[in-house]
Amino acid sequence: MADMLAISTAVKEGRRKIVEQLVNEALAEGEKPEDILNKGLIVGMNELGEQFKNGEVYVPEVLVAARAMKKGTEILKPLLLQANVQSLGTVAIGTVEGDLHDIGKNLVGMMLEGTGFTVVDLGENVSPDAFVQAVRDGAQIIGMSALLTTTMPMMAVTIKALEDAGLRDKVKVMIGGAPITQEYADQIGADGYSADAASAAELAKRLIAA
Ligand code: B12
Repeated sequence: MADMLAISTAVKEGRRKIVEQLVNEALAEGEKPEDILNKGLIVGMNELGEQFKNGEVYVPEVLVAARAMKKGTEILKPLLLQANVQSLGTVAIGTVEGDLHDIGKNLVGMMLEGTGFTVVDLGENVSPDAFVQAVRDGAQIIGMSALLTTTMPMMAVTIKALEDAGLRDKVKVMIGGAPITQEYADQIGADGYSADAASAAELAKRLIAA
């Protein structure tokens, strides 16, 4: 049996090599990549998030853990992507201006690709203009991520920029990140919100069909 607790602990402790080793072992034992991600890597990062909130750990520890998490997701990524012949559509995804958190955004991008979307990753600290340009370049959906209450308002600013550019009716906007809620999505006029990467892919499918 693969040890999910050991994987989550290794992420929390920022042990990149151990994460790599344990993830490879779990795969060799036949554990599903989705389970390794959801029951191992993400659990570790969420627990560390709680400790960070309570002032038990600080930014350097979180950074080291984020790198360990990245190592794990790099191994899983090719396995989570299934070969899809025809693209379901193009999603441009990014973390909003002022915000550097990219782990959740990367997972959402990975799930979208796995579902069959073409994903344009705009990166972190993405300006409203860069989102607007992505729509001009052909994105049918934009996905915005924000992890800070101070950067959430950039989502509304970006939607306003799309309106000002006359592009709002040409694109669906979906948003997410730990502080985001459905209520907030409704308030700023986004087309959809989802709480995690798996439901984000389902949401994108609904939005493209609409
Ligand atoms: C890792 C981390 C960091 C790392 C980021 C590394 C990286 N490369 O991303 C570092 C150390 C750099 C960092 C820095 C800071 N951080 Co920080 N960080 C976190 C932490 C611990 C985990 C975030 C994470 O990766 N979670 C795991 C992923 C998988 O979850 P997720 O991001 O929520 O994503 C999921 C969903 O939300 C959803 N989703 C996400 N995006 C999208 C997008 C779409 C379109 C959809 C549909 C869904 C979706 O799907 C994802 C997968 O399931 C959180 C704590 C927490 N509980 O969130 C704090 C947290 C977000 N950070 C916080 C703070 C305060 C900071 C700093 C200001 C600290 C400082 N004093 O410098 C800086 C800000 C830097 C900046 N300008 O962005 C606070 C924010 C508080 C607030 N209310 O605003 C938090 C909540 C910690 C806390 N409780 O105090 N941080």
